[in-house]
Amino acid sequence: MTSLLILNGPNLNLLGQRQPEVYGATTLADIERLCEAKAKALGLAIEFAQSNDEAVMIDLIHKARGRHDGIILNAGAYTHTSIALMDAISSVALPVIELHLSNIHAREDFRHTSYIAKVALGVICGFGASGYPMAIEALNEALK
Ligand code: CA2
Repeated sequence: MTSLLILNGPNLNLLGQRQPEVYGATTLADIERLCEAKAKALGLAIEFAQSNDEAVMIDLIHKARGRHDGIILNAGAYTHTSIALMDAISSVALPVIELHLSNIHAREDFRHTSYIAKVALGVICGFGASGYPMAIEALNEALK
């Protein structure tokens, strides 16, 4: 069975609790339920994870090799800073979809840079929580 890691980075545990005007009212637990429903409909297995720690995220990416067939990554603000996460993605050679709730290109200039995009199969941003099931569908198609 095709298996996907859905990995969320720093501060995304706060979704739905603060700044709903920017990130919406949906919680990360709601998003996990959306992902589980989409995965079930497509016959996929998923592991859903969140960490505020860059090193933990790197370890989860390393461990994905051999366990999962692809990764959906919302790296939060590490997207714009982390060469280490970019290198981790390159090292596992798994297809990665970069995902953001907000349209990072319509926001501050510092959010226009993505180290993840340089090694990602594709990028989905600006569709809020709906971006997660979109990414699951896109990665499933890419893996066929
Ligand atoms: O739009 C996205 O998904 C982001 O990855 C979210 C990150 C941001 O740094 C990226 O540029 C774009 C921030 C996540 C912070 O989430 C919060 C949720 C509620 C309250 C405060 C922060």
